[in-house]
Amino acid sequence: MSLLDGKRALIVGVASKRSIAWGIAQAMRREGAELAFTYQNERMKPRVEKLAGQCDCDIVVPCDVQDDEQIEAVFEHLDNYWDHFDILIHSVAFAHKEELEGDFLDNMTREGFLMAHDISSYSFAALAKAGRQMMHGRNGAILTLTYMGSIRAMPNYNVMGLAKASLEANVRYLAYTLGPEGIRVNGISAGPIRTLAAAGIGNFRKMLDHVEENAPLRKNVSIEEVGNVGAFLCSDMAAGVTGEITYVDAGFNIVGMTGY
Ligand code: NAD
Ligand code: 0WE
Repeated sequence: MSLLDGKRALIVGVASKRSIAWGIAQAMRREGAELAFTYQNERMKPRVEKLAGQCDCDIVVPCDVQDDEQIEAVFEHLDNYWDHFDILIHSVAFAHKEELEGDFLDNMTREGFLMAHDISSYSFAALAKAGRQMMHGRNGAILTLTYMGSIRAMPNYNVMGLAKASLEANVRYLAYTLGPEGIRVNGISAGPIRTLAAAGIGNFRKMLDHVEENAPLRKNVSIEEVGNVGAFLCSDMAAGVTGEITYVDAGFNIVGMTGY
């Protein structure tokens, strides 16, 4: 008997084998879950199909989360294979690259703010809204990925910090709303990991080195470590946990000062 035997999981946010969503998918597959994947656009399609194949999965559907019709279509498509599902993983974020560097106010625009909040926070509630009927009354679990820039001011994270603060409030409001239907909603706040979303972020190496030197565990976390906590939070082992943000960051967030 494995942690997720008999569970069906929809995974939104795989772009490559380095994606955090891929770490979660692998842990869930290993624990016995049946998987389905979405991809953002035609460029991602073959990559996601190849990775899905490695988890014996042939449900792979398009979903650009900025498009209401595509969000609806995901669940219409899924309904052809599954009459219900148990787990929804949201591992999606976007802000304009120019807004993830330098002075927060100099580089902020109304359009960039709305874009970051739309893709990184609104999409979470929108997917929950569209998937709600198919998850009703089944010990369902919804999980998203966030970052400490939501609760602390950090260099360069800028508008994404605001979007993540909104996302974390979204976790609590969805937990409150969906709890009576048996659906739990949680977030994982991961430490920095070199994924496509980290590519092109200036000085990412420096940030990884800083964590390695200062986190209690003196290391960076891996997508496998995040994946295992994701599998746990979405399993019945976590049946009493909802509305929480769990840090998977080698303990970095709890440190007040180092060097003494
Ligand atoms: P990634 O690039 O592998 O994943 C980001 C995903 O967002 C991609 O699959 C991309 O296709 C998707 N996406 C962006 N815009 C989209 C849209 N309009 N429609 C549908 N999908 C869209 O990078 P990742 O690091 O695995 O990021 C996954 C999540 O983890 C993000 O929410 C990110 O903020 C969060 N996170 C990342 C780190 C890190 O250091 N890498 C740390 C903490 C939290
Ligand atoms: O949430 C993130 C990154 C999300 C992200 C990444 C990109 C890069 C490419 C959102 N939008 C884009 N847009 C792009 O064009 N992380 C937690 C990783 C991350 O990003 C940072 C970080 C960390 C950590 C940006 C600045 C400072 C720290």
